[in-house]
Parts: sequence; C-alpha cells; structure tokens
Amino acid sequence: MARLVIVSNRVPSSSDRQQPAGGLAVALRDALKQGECLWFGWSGRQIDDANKDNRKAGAEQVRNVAYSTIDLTHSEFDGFYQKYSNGILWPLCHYRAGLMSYSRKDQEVYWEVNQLFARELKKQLRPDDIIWVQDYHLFPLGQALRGLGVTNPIGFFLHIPFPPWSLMKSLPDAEHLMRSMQAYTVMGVQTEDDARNMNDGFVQCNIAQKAQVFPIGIDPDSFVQQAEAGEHDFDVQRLQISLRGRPLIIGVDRLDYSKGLPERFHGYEAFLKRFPEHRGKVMYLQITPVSRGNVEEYRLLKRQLDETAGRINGMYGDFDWTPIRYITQPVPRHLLAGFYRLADAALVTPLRDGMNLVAKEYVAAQDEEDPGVLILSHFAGAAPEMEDALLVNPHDADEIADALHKALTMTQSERQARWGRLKPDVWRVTAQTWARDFMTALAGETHA
Ligand code: ADQ
Repeated sequence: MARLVIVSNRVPSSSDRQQPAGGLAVALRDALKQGECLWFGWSGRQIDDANKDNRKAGAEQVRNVAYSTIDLTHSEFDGFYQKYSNGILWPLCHYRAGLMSYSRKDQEVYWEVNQLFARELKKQLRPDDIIWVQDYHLFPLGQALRGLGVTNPIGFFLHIPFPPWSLMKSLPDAEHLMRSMQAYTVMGVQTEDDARNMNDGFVQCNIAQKAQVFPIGIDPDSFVQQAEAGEHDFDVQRLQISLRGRPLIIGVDRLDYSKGLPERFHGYEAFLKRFPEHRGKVMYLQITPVSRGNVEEYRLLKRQLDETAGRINGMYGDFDWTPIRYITQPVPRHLLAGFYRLADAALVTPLRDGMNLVAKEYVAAQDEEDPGVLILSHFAGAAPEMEDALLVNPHDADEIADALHKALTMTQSERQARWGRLKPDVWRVTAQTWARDFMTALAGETHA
C-alpha cells in the first residue's frame, strides 16, 4: 500500500494530535488512520536568520504517522506566512483585494519557502508515495517538487474560496501562480463557484482547466457524542443556569475579518432596536479566540469588536442583563459542542468563507426533539448545501435582525422540519467522504 504524504503549512502540535481541535487535523483524521503516513510542514518555531543553514528537522512517530517538521527563520516567517500568505493571498481569496498589501519582496520569500519545503520533503520521499498538499500557503509546492524531479502523484486542496479572475489578476503574480498549479495531478476546491472561478482563471491563462469540487464536512457522529456528553458538563450547566430560561444565541468564529463579526454585532443591535420585546429576554454569546494577533488588520478588528460590544452593552444593558457576552479565549471542543446544543439560534454570518464547519457542527449538535435554528450567510461555502437554514446577507443588519426574530419565535414543528432537512446533508458530506473522494480521484488520475 502506498504511503500517504500530507503537506501543510503547520503540522499539528502534540496536543492537537491527541485531540484534534477542528479544521485540518479533524478532517484528515480518517485519511491518516490507515497504512503508513508522513505529515510534513513547519514546526511553528522561528530561528535567527543567521542560523538558516543549520536548521534542525523535527521528527516524531505517533502510531502509523511520522510527523516531520522544519523551522523557519524570522524573515521567512514574516515574508512567507504573515505578509504573503496572510496579508495578500488570504484577503484576495476572500474577495478583499483592498486589504491586500502587496510587495515583490514578500512574493519572493513565498516562492523561496515553497522551494525550501520541496527540497526538505524530497529527501524523505519514496517512489510510490502519494502526496497531498493543503491550502494557499503552498500553491507553488507541486511545481517546486516537479522541478526537483518528483514524479509521484501530487494532489492539492484549497480550503478557502478562489475569487473570480477579474479580482485574482490584481495580484501581480497571478498568472505565474496559475501556471504553477498545472503541476498538480488533482486540484480540489470547496464549491462549484470556486471551481468555476479557478477554471476561468486557467482559461484566461491559456492552460488546462483542473479544478474539481470536493466539499469538506465534519465527523458528525463524534460531534453528536461530544454534544450529548457536554450536556452534563459542569461548565455547560453553569452556562445554562446563568441563562435563567432565556433563549441563547451563539456565535463561534476565529477572530478574522472574513467572518463578518462587526456586521453581525450591528445585526444584533438592529434586532434589539427593532424588536424591543426581546430586550432583557435573550442572551448572545460570541466566542472569538484571537488569531494572527500580531497582524495590524487583526489588531484593528479586535479593537473595533471590543468597542462595538461595549457600546451595545452600555446602550441596551440593564442592572441584571448584559446583551452580549463576548469571549476571546479558545474553548475546548467538548464544551463548544455542549454550548451549541444549548443554543436556540446560531449566527454564522461570514462575508466570505471556504466552507464553514461551525454551521455543520451546530446542526450536528442539536437535540432532534427541540432543535435550534441556524442563521447562515449566503456567502459561506456551506450555504448551497444548507438551504433550510435562515439564509441572510451579512451586510444587511436588518436582515440579520429579521432572521433572529424569526428564529426565536419559530414554532417547534417548523424548527424540527428545517433541522430534519438539514441533518442528512451534514451526514452525507463529511470529513471522511471528503478525504475518501479526493484520494479516489487522485488514484484514478494516477492510473488513467
Ligand atoms: P476556518 O477559517 O478556521 O477554516 P471553520 O470552517 O469555521 O473556519 O472551522 C473552524 C474550526 O475551529 C471549527 O471546527 C470550530 O469548531 C473551531 N473553533 C472555532 N472557534 C473556536 C473556539 N473559540 N474554540 C475552539 N474551537 C473553535 C478554513 C476555512 C473554512 C473551511 C475550513 C475547512 O476558512 O472555510 O471550512 O478551513 O476546510
């Protein structure tokens, strides 16, 4: 059996390996269960630039998976990760070209670090390995490997959206990047829109269309177990007691401008303003751990949210009621699952999102007798599969307000009917089907 080689910017830390905390590690858990695997990427450590020729490789074997890491220098971390990946590609792929701060120097570091990854990985490759590269940090890795003579099948999956070519081409390097993607045996994206945009980009560059759709999902059965166990958890009960019978609205997102958090707070404010009957009678819990805290845009966003939550609490709060409980600490997954199950409504309103796993986790966690209502942005990759959610335009505060009112006054039978139609899709498209379908396509192309 061929060895599976996963390559991602970050290799999960030891604690993530014990209990994967969402995203990539959970999604890949099934693919990594069988046979021999290698997971290669950055260790998360930075070293002085002067030591770049003596960087240490990390290696750890956990059951059938060998984890192999390299360190990055401070300037590689800055140019490759902070500036080009997160300061240019992330906003651009989320349709926010205006937030992109481009510099040719960062672009050079991005391509150099991809070459570095290729050189280090090549040393460990075997002739029959199957390689699967993850996400936008590593677009050119396939080409860099081919340049070193690697002929193994190489797949690529993009977890975030891919914008229309008219936007993408605002990146000076866009055509070069598109051409590099031809090195991949299979090129996977989340949605039909992403595939259309990427394939149109290939057409505009006069190269073969390669993008195929592989929507990602969660592991719903294990999430249900966590949600059911969570009901009896001391902290979940603490939250329940503090509600004193009031309905709970929940939001769970990394702190990121793609998640539409200021817009969501404005939607909640419009809800309190236009539907005064809910004042003092609902609780909105927003859990938003800080990510990328040393990037300027993220610092500004944090300040904006702190101010907006403070202003809404000051304006509408009462001696015995705080309208928004806003938490910037990460919360363990079993607690999150328990919180979702308690919540009468979830606000998942990104301005743009590759898929959005929180929407699927919320549906999976519900009690079928008394399910809550999902309020979901049209611009989440999950929206086309989840039309029985209350779909909203996240830019329209009044639409969010209307949806909140509708969710909190919806009859139990309508909630059950909507949830009953949402549930099958969460079980149909899962982390397991995503990994299996991708690997089948990669094997198919390889033997074609
Ligand atoms: P993310 O942008 O990270 O992922 P998302 O799909 O919502 O977004 O996944 C976040 C994960 O982190 C979820 O499993 C969630 O439960 C967890 N999480 C969020 N807040 C948390 C908190 N406070 N404490 C603990 N856990 C928390 C990227 C793309 C998405 C795409 C995924 C997978 O941006 O669009 O769905 O990859 O491909």
